[in-house]
Amino acid sequence: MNKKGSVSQTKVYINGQSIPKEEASLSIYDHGFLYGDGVFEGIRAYNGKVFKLDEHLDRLYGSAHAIMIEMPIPKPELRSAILGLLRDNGLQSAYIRVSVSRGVGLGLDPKNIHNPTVIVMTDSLSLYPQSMYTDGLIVSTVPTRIPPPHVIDPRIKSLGKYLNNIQAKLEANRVGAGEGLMLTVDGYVAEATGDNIFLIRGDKLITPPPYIGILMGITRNTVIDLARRAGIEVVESVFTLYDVYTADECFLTGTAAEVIPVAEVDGRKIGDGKPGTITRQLMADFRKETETVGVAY
Ligand code: PXG
Repeated sequence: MNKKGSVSQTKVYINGQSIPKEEASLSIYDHGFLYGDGVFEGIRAYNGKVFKLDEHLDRLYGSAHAIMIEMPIPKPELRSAILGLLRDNGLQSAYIRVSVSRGVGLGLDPKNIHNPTVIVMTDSLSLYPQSMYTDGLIVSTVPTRIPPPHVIDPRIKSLGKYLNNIQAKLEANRVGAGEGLMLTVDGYVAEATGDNIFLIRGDKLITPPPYIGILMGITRNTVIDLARRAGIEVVESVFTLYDVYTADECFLTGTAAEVIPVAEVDGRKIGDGKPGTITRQLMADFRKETETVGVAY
């Protein structure tokens, strides 16, 4: 209900227009639908401010450029559209999903497809119950490996790549795990289905380097900055499951999950099986950061 007592409609942005979400539609020839040919971002807003909006827009435009989708609107215009939609929908906190597809056209060849579809949706998303943030997540290593960078470059947040992550999530769900941990084809620890992974060993924070085939997470980069600001040494290095099982602490980071502690991996307790001191400090620092920085709308 809005202030006048009538039911307010949730709007979405589609190709330059803001319309009620029930009225938004896509062509069945859309290349995003036909081939997963497109890119996307998941962004969060906290208390009337969008967190790391410019970083997400840079990544979106970078992903589109890498697969030769020419964005039909400049970055500042999409930025204003996102902020305008949040105002229209009256949301203080939100999950913002931006999707871009190559456009409309049948057949694999992208040569003649030059009409990208740009969609912004705002909604609410809470991924895990609060108890998992206080007790820690149960994680299981899944059989599906991440695609190596010479197959699908993980820095491109493409629609099609996520079938790999969805397959991994199905495997995690089947064993009742809160998240699935994915390895590289060589068996090194890469990332979870929608989050980056961090370990704490002694006083060091360790996370895999992007070149092994992980998404360069914006929450990951934020946590690295926060840790360095707190005087914690951060090391980007390749590691195996042995390092995870024997770590003092472990947590995951992502826009959807934020910073979430890991209590157990493949039946092995991490540390004493409870969220550790450094993890809890970084969770608090991250929460504070989301409350203080961001683009107001
Ligand atoms: N790795 C993968 C494979 C991801 O998909 C991250 C790491 C974390 O990146 P950010 O930039 O968010 O810190 C992601 C992000 C969803 C959803 O709809 C998934 C993500 C982000 C937002 C929403 O489940 N994954």
